[in-house]
Amino acid sequence: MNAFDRYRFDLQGFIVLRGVLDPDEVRRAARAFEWALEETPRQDRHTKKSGEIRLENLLAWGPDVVRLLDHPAVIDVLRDVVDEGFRLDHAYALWHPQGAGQIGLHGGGPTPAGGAFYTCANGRIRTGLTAVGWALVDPPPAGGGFMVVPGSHKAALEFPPEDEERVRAELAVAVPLNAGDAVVFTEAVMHGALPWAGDAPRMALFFKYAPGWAAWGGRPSALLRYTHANWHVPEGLTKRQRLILEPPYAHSRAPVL
Ligand SMILES: O=C(O)CCC(=O)C(=O)O
Repeated sequence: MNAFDRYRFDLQGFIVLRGVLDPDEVRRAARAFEWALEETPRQDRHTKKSGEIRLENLLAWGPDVVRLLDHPAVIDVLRDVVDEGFRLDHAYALWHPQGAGQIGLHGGGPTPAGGAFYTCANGRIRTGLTAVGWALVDPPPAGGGFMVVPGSHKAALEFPPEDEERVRAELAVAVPLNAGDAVVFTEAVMHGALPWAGDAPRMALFFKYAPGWAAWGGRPSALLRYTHANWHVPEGLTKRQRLILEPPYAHSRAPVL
C-alpha cells in the first residue's frame, strides 16, 4: 500500500480497491457463483427466510474464484495491515434477492469482539480478523450492501445499543461497490449491510484473513473450517495459496510473498 492508502486505512478502518477485476474476470467469477448455486447440495446451502443464500465452499468453485484468495491487489494490503504471514480463516459467498441482506451494525468500540483487534504503533498497523469483500454485481440505484461507521475501530466508548437507529442514520455510510471492486476492512470497525434494493440479485464473495498465528474460526485451519461432505481442497493450488491455507502457528511462519 502507498502511504496515503495506509493513512486512509488507519483513519477509517477500511479501504475500497476500485476496478480490481475487469468485466471478463467478473463474468467468469459470476458464472462460477451461478454454477455453485445450482450444484451445491441443499444441506450445504444456508438459506434464510429473506431469500439470502450463503455458500461456503468457495475453494471448490474453480480457478476464477480460487485466484481471488491471493489476488496481488489484496496481498499488498493484507501484508501491510494484518501480518506478513497472514492466513485465510474462512470464506463464504452471499446471494441476495431484492430486500434481503440486511445485517445490523457490529464491531467497533474499545472492546474488540473475539479476534477482531486493531492497533497501530510505530507506524505499523496490525489487525486481527480482516475481511475482503468482492462485488460481482453493480449496486442498485436505490442502494444496498456494505455500510460502515468510519473510524469506529478506534472508538474509546461503547456503542449505545439503544441508539442503533441513530448511529445508522447519522454515522454509518453506505459504501457502494461496483462489480469488480473489493473492500478490505478490519472486523474491528463497526459495519453491517443495507437490504439489497435491486432487481438483479447481489453476488458478493468474502474471504476473511487472520494473522498467521491466529484463528478466529473454531477450527484449526481454513481447510477444515467448513468441513462437510463435499468440501475438498482443489487440485493445482500454488505454493503461495497453500501457504495462506496453512493452519495457525507463529514459529517460523513464512511471509506471503
Ligand atoms: O454484507 C456485507 O457487505 C457486510 C458483511 C458483514 O457484515 C461482515 O462480513 O461481517
